[in-house]
Amino acid sequence: MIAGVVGLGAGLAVAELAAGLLSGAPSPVVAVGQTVIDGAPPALKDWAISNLGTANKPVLLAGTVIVLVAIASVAGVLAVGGRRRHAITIAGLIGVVGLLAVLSRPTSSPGHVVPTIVGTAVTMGVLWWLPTRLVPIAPVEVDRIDAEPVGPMGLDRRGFFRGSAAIGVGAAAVGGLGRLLQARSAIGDERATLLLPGPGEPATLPADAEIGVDGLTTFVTPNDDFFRIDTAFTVPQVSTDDWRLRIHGMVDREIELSFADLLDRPQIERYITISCVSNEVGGGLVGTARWQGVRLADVLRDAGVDPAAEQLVSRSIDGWTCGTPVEAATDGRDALLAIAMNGEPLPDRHGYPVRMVVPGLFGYVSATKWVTELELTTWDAFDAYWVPRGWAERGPVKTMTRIDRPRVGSSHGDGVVDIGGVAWAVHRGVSAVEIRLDDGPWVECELGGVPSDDTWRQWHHRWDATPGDHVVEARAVDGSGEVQPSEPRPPAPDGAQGYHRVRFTVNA
Ligand SMILES: Nc1nc2c(c(=O)[nH]1)N[C@H]1C(S)=C(S)[C@@H](COP(=O)(O)O)O[C@H]1N2
Ligand SMILES: [Mo]
Repeated sequence: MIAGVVGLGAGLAVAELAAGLLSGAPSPVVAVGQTVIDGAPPALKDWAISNLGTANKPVLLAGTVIVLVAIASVAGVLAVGGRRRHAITIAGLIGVVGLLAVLSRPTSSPGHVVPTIVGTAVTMGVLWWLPTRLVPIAPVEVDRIDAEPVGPMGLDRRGFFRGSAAIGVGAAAVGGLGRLLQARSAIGDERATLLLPGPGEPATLPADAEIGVDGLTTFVTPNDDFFRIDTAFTVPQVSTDDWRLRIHGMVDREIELSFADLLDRPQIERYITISCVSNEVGGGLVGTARWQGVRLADVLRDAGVDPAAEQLVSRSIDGWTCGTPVEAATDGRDALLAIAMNGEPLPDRHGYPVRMVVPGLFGYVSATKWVTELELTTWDAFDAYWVPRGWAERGPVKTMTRIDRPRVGSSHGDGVVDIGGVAWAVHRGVSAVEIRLDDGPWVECELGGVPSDDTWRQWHHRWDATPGDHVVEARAVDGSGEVQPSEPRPPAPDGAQGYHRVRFTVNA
């Protein structure tokens, strides 16, 4: 087993180094992980997003490594047991899986096979060589009367362990260097030094956007705390030098924009709340940022959209696709090709250098990160990524209210208990938030200010608490006067529905 794991480790390490030296070639582990994500049954993906949240990728990585270690152990046992050919065959099969994964990436090119081939060859070499380090001990001749008794014929394992340790240490160093080189070739430096033009009219917040109650979610979500959802196993690294946006399909004239072209256009800045269709009632897959960018409608106008076009299909560098109603991009709302988030260039996790942000639609039908292509088409002509996987073609954000305090299961002293949170009905606005305690009457809450209908809203109520165990529920009324529906529904296929309920205790 040691032989197998050492062989695998050496191969993977060399593959990482090759991936680091050949910029753009993915490491085979990453390619396999990504292929697993794309090929996983939709139910498993939904489960991973709702139960593992943002941790779904490290869990997948750990899973991939465990499976590989198990297979490699089998190969090692075979190699040491005298069946080196079988062991080499297994290594070859792992290599083939890696190659298929690498080549199935939408960004693949023939040179990308190099890390996998070199890595596989190294694994095969180690599996061949390490067993030869187990040297049989020849029976000792008994030529003296006081000689030690003849030991059973065995194996001298010292050479094997020395060889394994040397290869293991070497692999750790080589693999580490490979990861370092891969990180260095990323766009971190470029992003850190990128200068963006200021927005024409800076967005401002009303003074009461923050109600000023401890424990409430802040109105603006800091970039580092912003939820991340996407199907990319490693974050795509797209340089502004290479970035292009191609607009084609049902348009009068196809256009292609460079990053410089985008910067030359008028910029606007808006606070917009975005949320994920997978968010459960009370969940954290929602956030608000100050986005700066170019109006999508302006760019589309230049291309001249055919009036018969219904669906705006956006495609990211990694091949992910998203279908947005054309009217959402052109009906006057602040649909953006965004380049900045809370005053900084987009973080790479959030779509550097350019992403879409469309107020009022769930992320999977509007918020394409690393966007490189816009295609005008019809609904019949194309199903975007999540649609064949069971999610609705259209995804307007549902009215939702989250209770952030009191915390679930918390205990409070007698007196006033602050109850509060955030509510959103993006692009319709929130006109009221109501709570009720223990199935009592609905009570209207204090609301924070908002810059527009496109953001969430803080809400708060000071409750003169009575001792005992309590349940608080909250609901919002949207800008058109529609009360948030109470009937609970799961996230699939078009977003969770129902009231967030929080149990807490007030001590006597
Ligand atoms: N390229 C790409 N963009 C994507 C996705 C994706 O998988 N790939 N996921 C979308 C989904 S489902 C959501 S909810 C939002 C989340 O945006 P965030 O990660 O910046 O919070 O990104 C959207 N944009
Ligand atoms: Mo999402």
